[in-house]
Amino acid sequence: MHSSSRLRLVIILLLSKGNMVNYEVTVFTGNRAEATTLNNVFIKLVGTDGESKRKWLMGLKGASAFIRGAVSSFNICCPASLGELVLIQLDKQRLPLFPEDSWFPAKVEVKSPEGNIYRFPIHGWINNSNTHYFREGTALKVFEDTHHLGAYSRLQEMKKREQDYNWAVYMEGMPHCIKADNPLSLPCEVMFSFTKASEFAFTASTGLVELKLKGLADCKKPWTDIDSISRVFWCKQTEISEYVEEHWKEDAFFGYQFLNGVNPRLIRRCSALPSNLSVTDDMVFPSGQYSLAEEMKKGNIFLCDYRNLDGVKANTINGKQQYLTAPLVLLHRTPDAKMMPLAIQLKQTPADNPVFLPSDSEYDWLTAKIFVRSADFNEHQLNTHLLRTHLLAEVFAVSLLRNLPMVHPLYKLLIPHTRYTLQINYLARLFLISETGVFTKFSASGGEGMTTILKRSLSSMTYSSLCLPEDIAERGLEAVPNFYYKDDGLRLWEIIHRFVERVLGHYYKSDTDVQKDSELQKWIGDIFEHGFLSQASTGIPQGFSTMTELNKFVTMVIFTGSCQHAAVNSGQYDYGGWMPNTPITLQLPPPTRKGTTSEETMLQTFPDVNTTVQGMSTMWLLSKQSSDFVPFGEYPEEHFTEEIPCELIKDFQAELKKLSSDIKARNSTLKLPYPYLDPTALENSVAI
Ligand SMILES: *[C@@H]1O[C@H](CO)[C@@H](O)[C@H](O)[C@H]1NC(C)=O
Ligand SMILES: *[C@@H]1O[C@H](CO)[C@@H](O)[C@H](O)[C@H]1NC(C)=O
Ligand SMILES: *[C@@H]1O[C@H](CO)[C@@H](O)[C@H](O)[C@H]1NC(C)=O
Ligand SMILES: CC(=O)N[C@H]1CO[C@H](CO)[C@@H](O)[C@@H]1O
Ligand SMILES: [Fe+2]
Repeated sequence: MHSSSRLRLVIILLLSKGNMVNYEVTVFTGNRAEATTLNNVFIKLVGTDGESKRKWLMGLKGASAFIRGAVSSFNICCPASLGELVLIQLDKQRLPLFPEDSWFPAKVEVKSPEGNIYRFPIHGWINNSNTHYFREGTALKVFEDTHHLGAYSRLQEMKKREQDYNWAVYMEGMPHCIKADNPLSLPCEVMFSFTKASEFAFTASTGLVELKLKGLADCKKPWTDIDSISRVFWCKQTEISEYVEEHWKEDAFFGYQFLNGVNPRLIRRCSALPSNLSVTDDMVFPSGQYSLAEEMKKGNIFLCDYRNLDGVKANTINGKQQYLTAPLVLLHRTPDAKMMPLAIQLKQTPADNPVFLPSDSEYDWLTAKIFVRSADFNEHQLNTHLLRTHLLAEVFAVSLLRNLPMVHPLYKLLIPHTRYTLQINYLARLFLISETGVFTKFSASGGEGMTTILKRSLSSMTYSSLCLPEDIAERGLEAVPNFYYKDDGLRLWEIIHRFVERVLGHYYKSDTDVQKDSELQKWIGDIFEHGFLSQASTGIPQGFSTMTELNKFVTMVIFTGSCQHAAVNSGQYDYGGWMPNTPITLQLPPPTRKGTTSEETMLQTFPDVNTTVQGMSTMWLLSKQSSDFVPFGEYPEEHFTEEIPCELIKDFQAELKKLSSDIKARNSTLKLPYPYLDPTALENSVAI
């Protein structure tokens, strides 16, 4: 063909197509149960220079285009370029013969005629025929969101969220929680996947079946010999729980657990003896090798004080009064880096309250340690575990959902760290701490005691104690060796802090940006009000004025829901499966004189057979890793789509990988490994 006639043909073709441009739309349906829709799906593209018509996404695949895990592409023709894409509108309409079904789109990608790729994260259910707006992945703060439809959809999204997520008061004096009438009334976005729900029935009887202990559920007798406990315990062993059974009576192991057990929060350096604890050098250092005054000066004396439990009313179980004490434990760091208990006083006030010593009779000393371990269980479950990880994580999550839209950078950063938290807490309230819950019925502090402990715990909670570097410094523990919780935790804190600083630094260029982000200020304001009940004495910020403040707080939020929770949750069966090391309740009062104990009184002090197995099965369930576990730092939902944050996520993951291999190498040299803060073993969120 002649060149001028070819040109004429091209012009004719262009004119006849009306100068159409083409957008290639790819829709990703989530790979999870019930994600499929067989309904018709429609899309409208909205850009800075105009919008497309609402188009039916009909392609070669027909009805299978939106089945679970499907990736399907479509072409959308428009008369002219739409400019920069701002959002998409999606809706789904059922066919006459099909029922309305629910659809779980994961994301949509659009290739523009200019060759740009726009990504629209979704990860939500569409289960009605309304129009849903989804923003392009570039994160935007409220004062940058200038496109009129963008700003409109932002407001609509927040209106809907405020309806779906409401605060409720579960108990006066406790952080507020999500309002929900039953487990199914939570919005579907925050519910377990089908996989998790079917694996996880939050009832002790499930655990009893798994541990093959069902036959003991009605046995309300006390234990008669330690071998029977051992036989029951052999049903389920872990590498660490086996170690615990072998070493539970040893003083060095008793001391070790204050550093690396499930409750590493209580021990602190002691520079002056508490006035209530009358010990002398002769009592604690009978060989005259050391003096308390000198060892305190050197920073070698430590104290664990359970005063939070003082005067708490203990439970009644199987018709019998139970006992809970508020001990003081004095410890000595020896030159060979062991943490050795020196003295135990089981009550805060002196009356009828001997100071037990390692030089006492075997069972006097062992009984004192058992009372401490049981007090520790109750303090750990309610304060360390429930309040300071689960309930706080819920406050952070509800405040996020109520105040920040999907397009906000902090939403993108934090939403993966809230996965399953609302639902697991709802179930915990229902099955663990309700009137008929396992904890309420079978632990020493269940019932009225629980309320007292939780209220005291919240009223003494401080911001600095939630920030690991400050917490370790305040407790004077910087120089303590073999303190793996501290070593691994501080490295994690630094890695998270660096990541947060870089990601938020990409979006907030100055303190002014922080101050004028009204959504961000509402987020922290809600946390102060609903999480910390507006108590300024906690030190929790009521607003953010600098980037530094923001970075620290967000680091704490991520650390608390992932690392801190793993540290206090994952080892529960390891350390508590062997009941004598962690009795959930005790049934004889603490000895008021020396020389009154024996193996027999110890066995009578332990919880009954069926109380024991209820405790074991609950700890077993709470320590299990589920199959849809998302390891720390992995973000399969890709809320961030821009190049810089995606690169920062890769750097973050590389740092975590290095930490993980260091921890594994360290663990391989230890008789008793500390695996709980290995990034590959800890979960992104409070999900169990
Ligand atoms: C659709 O989602 C809403 C809100 O999450 C939920 O209340 C409703 O039960 C869902 N409907 C269906 C049919 O799944
Ligand atoms: C122990 O078994 C008795 C029945 O023998 C039952 O009434 C009681 O509730 C059980 N207690 C626990 C703690 O499971
Ligand atoms: C010591 O005893 C007093 C009451 O005698 C009590 O108020 C205080 O909390 C106790 N504990 C400590 C560690 O001082
Ligand atoms: C309990 C635990 O996770 N132990 C691991 C510690 O690290 C070594 C070396 O990687 C593993 O072999 C252990 O299983
Ligand atoms: Fe937990």
